[in-house]
Amino acid sequence: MKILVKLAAGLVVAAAFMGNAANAQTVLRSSDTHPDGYPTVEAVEYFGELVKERTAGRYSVEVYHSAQLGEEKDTIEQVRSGVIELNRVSMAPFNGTVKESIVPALPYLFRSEEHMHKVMDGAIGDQIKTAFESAGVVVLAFYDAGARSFYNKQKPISSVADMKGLKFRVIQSDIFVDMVAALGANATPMPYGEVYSGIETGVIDGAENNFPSYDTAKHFEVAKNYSLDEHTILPEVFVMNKAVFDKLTPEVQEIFKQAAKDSVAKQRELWAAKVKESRAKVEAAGAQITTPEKQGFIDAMKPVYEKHVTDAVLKKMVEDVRAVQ
Ligand code: GTR
Repeated sequence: MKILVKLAAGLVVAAAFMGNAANAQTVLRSSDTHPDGYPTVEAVEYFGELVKERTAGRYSVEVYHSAQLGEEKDTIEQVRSGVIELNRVSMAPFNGTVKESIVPALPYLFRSEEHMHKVMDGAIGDQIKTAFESAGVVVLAFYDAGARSFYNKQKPISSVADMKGLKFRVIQSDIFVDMVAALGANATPMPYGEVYSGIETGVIDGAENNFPSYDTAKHFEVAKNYSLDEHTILPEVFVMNKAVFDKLTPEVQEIFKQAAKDSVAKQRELWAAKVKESRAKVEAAGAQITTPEKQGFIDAMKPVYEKHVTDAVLKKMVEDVRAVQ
């Protein structure tokens, strides 16, 4: 109820803003699935502070964390249609809508987080940003999400063979479904908020994510075998409804872009610290971290590339990514 009232209030302000009321104070609403204090939540809040300061209070941001506005697939629809103005999500749930967003989701394409940064901060990142506009959103920033790895409640994974028959929740993207199938396991795409109970009740054996998500969503409590296979170094994306962005003056657009850029530097710092903190916390709580034989995982990914990297644009992008040193 409280949220609905808040959203209704926001709409009134947004209406004033659409009418170009120069002095109106506009509150932009942003969604995040993560809890308060998570690096992405903090980064968007920081972005909001900078925007507020640099527009002398004309624009501010309210972050609805902890999936208050819904799961990522739903909030993506909200930001595309303008029900909310901003959203911070993983790139993966965009895979079915923005073809180019597939590239960073491809397993073992990035060699390291440094490689991912170089690619996403450069021309290929710009190409991906432009592609998002066809979905009605402007990309303000790519944020770090480290590497995703599998965890499960049944057994430690030391090689691909151990994956056989296990049931994993995957993020909602066909790439992930096919990746798990290629490893001999079964994939169930489901919203993030259902994973804990899914593992607890045995609907699934586990899931895949980075340490901060494994920690803050408390999945370590129900799936203690975490295998560092690091299959995907998939960045987050912070987007804004394009129609709303286009209505800003060029000067304010610049302020938004610069504030987003500044928030990236901040998020990367927060992220690095959070990975260490979360890893230490889950280990202390009894999580068993193993490093499986990785080459087997890499070799198994061929069918994923064969199925998803089919057209000339994606083939070229994959080549370009590999060529970035
Ligand atoms: C996290 C990501 C979230 C969400 C989640 C998931 O790593 O930060 O935005 O996509 O994964 O698996 O659903």
